[in-house]
Amino acid sequence: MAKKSDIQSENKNQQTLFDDAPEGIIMEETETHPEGDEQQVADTHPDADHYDAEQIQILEGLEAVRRRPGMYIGSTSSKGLHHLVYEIVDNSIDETLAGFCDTITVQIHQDGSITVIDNGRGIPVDIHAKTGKPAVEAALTLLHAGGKFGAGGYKVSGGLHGVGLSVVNALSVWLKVTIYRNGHVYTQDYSRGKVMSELKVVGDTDQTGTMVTFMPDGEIFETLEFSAEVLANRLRELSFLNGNVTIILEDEREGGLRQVWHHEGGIADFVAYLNKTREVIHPVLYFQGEENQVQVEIAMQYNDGYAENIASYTNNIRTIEGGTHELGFKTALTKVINDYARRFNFLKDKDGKLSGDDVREGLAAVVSVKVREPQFEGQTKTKLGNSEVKGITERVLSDSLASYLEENPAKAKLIIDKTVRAARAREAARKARELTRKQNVLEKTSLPGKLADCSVKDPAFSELFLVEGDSAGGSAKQGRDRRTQAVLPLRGKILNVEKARLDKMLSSDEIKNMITAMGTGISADFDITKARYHKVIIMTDADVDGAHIMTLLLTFFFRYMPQLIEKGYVYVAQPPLYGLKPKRGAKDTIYVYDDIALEDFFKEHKRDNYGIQRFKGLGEMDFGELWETTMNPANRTLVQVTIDDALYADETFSMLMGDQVAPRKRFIETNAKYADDLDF
Ligand code: 0RA
Repeated sequence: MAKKSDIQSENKNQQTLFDDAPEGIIMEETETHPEGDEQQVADTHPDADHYDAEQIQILEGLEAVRRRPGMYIGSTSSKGLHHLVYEIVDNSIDETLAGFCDTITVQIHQDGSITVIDNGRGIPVDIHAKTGKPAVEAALTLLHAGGKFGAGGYKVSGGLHGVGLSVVNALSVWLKVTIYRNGHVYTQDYSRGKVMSELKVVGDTDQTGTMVTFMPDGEIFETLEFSAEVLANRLRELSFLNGNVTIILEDEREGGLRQVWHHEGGIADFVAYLNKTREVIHPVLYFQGEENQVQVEIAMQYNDGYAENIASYTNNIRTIEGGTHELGFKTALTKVINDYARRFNFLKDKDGKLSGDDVREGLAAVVSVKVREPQFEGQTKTKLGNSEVKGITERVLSDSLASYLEENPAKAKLIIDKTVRAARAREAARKARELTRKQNVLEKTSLPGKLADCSVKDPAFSELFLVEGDSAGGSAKQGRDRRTQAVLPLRGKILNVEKARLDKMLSSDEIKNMITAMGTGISADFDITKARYHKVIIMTDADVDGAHIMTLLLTFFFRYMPQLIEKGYVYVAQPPLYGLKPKRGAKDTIYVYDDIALEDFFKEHKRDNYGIQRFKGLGEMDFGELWETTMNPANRTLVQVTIDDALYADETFSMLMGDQVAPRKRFIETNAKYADDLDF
């Protein structure tokens, strides 16, 4: 791995912009009115740019942000912490969209602070008329004073909350901004939103850009630890959505781990990335168009699988709940495919229409729109509401996709055949579902024989353990708290639902048992109010098979009962990996849950004093041990499965389909960090 010094020299070769920047970023105690000989600053040509200080509107002070941080960044958890970085990067991306910035660097420093560097125009430094302060100071100290909210301001990108730099400043113990503009290098220091030193010129430069370094405030955030993986996911996504920018992430804590993203192909590369673990049936299609200042980009590619994977974005923000752009895309896709299928006799006169689900089976697509004034709706404000966008998106796809199909009849045949097969399978599945429904009616929803149910009937107090193997299932049944804990043993590997269609899946006894035990039904029939348990706990061995079953179960829930995950009802149990028996004295066995914990334990205790037992599977514990270590609510650790981002979850599941324990473990560890509701 590269040493820190290597990284720095590498940087200089790659991005010469900041060669003239002061070495390192050192916070010094500065007075509010330094009398030093540095020159006080005002832009010499305040009217040179349309974008001057006047546009900055003053709304409120930053005290409100510190009092109620959640209102501005969503939460003070790890998620909110990472939002600080996104707020700054989004400003840099705005410069990219305006055509002025092609490189953005994010650094995680050893002390936990973050630097974001871009080579955009640099934040304006001219004096803001209303306040008499430099524009940059206004942007950093006045709420909603990013200069981007006034009329004429350029604002396309924006974080989830789009609150701007001042919020980052308010929530940082210290923040230093360095601006390269007008031939000068300017800096200013802040602390918890307050000015610590006047803006001053510290050097000359022939470059432009902005560098912000900040230390998030421990008084505000529950955690201060940045995850390189979480940042990497968003930065990678941004590099796909903005093909002309190079984004670099440097983690100085990890010996200078450095990642660089540049995707000339933009969202076409994104779709290729989404499909990378799958067999595809044609090259990625890319379409774009603009109407009434609405820019639309679409990339799509069918694979030979069955999952639909459509991600839509507005101004670089993932619109998880979809909206008018996604609707326009789907409407046009269904129409174009049906028209073509009918015209070229893939559909006979007697055949019904292909449904939206049929034409999206095995489709990976990214729909990205840039809209001047986006209206976000929905529960999580991630649904685009602008009605004009639907028609525009439809038109962009219709003509170009129809042309593609006509010009590439061989590929068209592959695509249309696939959608027609999907329609037939869906019809078969409907019949199968009807059958299971009828069976259920006949049997009066009788519960599976393998299920040991709990006696409490209130789902809020009921838990269902899905246990790998009949032997562990037996121990769990014996060890459990019968009032609140139900146990359903699952034998062997359940069907791979990623690869199997609904009709086939429903013929699996394990799957049928699970659906009946849950009581909710699946897919369109799913009804959360019928859930018989508000905790579903997956309990598998810590080996390859266990990992596989875990993945299959998560995939099943993700595909057929996603609401269960969204509600936070799905958990993963954490059985211990080792039991340590003290050799002397009648002391209790100590359980440790991973290798790191084991090493930590033996740093403090003599290894020779303990007998070490490694649990290869749940079956090696007797029912008492299983209860004590893994099931007893007083002692156990559960990891809540959260699907923050269905797109990456989908990708993660595909990745985890391989027989590897390591990535699964990493998945669980990563998600554990996000489990707001760890149950100890
Ligand atoms: C206000 C106006 C202009 C640029 C910016 C802010 C700006 C903010 C940030 C934050 C990080 N990097 C940034 N780069 C630019 C427009 C400036 C002009 O018209 O010259």
